[in-house]
Amino acid sequence: MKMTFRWFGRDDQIPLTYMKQIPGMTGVVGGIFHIPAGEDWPEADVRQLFEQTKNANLSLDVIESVNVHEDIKLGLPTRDQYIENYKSTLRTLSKYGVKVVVYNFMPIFDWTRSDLAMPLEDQSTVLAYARDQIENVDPNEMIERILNESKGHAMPGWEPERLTQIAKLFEQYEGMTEDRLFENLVYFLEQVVPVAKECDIRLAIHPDDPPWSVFGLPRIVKNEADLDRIIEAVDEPENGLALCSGSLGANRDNQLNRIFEKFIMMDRVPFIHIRNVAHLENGDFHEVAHKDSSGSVDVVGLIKVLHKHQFNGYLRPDHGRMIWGEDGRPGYGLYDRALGAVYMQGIWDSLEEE
Ligand SMILES: [Mn+2]
Repeated sequence: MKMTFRWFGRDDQIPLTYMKQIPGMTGVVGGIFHIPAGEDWPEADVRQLFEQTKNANLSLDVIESVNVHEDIKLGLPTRDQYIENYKSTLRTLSKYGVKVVVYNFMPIFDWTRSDLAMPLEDQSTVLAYARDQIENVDPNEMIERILNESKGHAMPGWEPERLTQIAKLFEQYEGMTEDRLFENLVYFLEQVVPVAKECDIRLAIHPDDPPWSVFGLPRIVKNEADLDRIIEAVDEPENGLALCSGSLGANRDNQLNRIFEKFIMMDRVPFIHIRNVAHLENGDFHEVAHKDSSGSVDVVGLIKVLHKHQFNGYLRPDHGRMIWGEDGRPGYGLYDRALGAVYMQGIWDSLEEE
């Protein structure tokens, strides 16, 4: 496995040198966050990104994410232009050696949480999801809370320019079924996968977070059956998955070890996020440290699966806690993610010894 670390480019307060200092860190997972979804990424911005990582002696093989414009998800006639832009962006990225491009297909909202800084017993803080604070409230209320709690940090997936159009977006999604959303995903994949193939890039869809319908919006990347349907629809290795133990693991019915092993054996998993979550009795969940015993995800078991199949793709520690007084982007502080990266490598190394 190749250990990587998410980097927010010019918006990131953590220097690349610090990331490089984490033992075993081979590269960063980057993106361009000031360009709205749907636009073609200018080569000058891409080149700059690469020069920065090269100077820091880190690879930039994974881009997370090239976001999919809502018109593509909605299946509007205007989608074709946005799909052309997507192809063009893939071609630009391939010039710089990008191997994996992550995206998601969640309507309107990227990930959803009720609290970005829920204190744990040890006074660290984490992202949390309380059903009654999300599933029974007006989406605008939730948006306001998230933006207030982000303390000025740009939150991936929560770009303000998108959120100002929220009422209109909800109108547009009225009557949208899972099947129609899925058809729109397939339409997108049928066009971009051949270009990805030409470019030697693997696309990797990130699961829905949380993996169930929120605010009545359809969701189609929730479980093993959904993942099966997606990879079968366009049966090419370039149509891949970004398996995320935190997103899929928020639903206790998802058998993570089985899902990971199955799709890794099919060679459809170019990229993995590992994070741990703790489930509460009432179905709520919150994030915790990566250590296996901290939560409900069998982190040791997952690394065992990766090791058993000598997983050669990219992996990154997903959200961590905020610890040691760090004032960072919620979920993306330096310290706890670094601990997670080293913890996972410790498990891997001990398996190598056996
Ligand atoms: Mn994830």
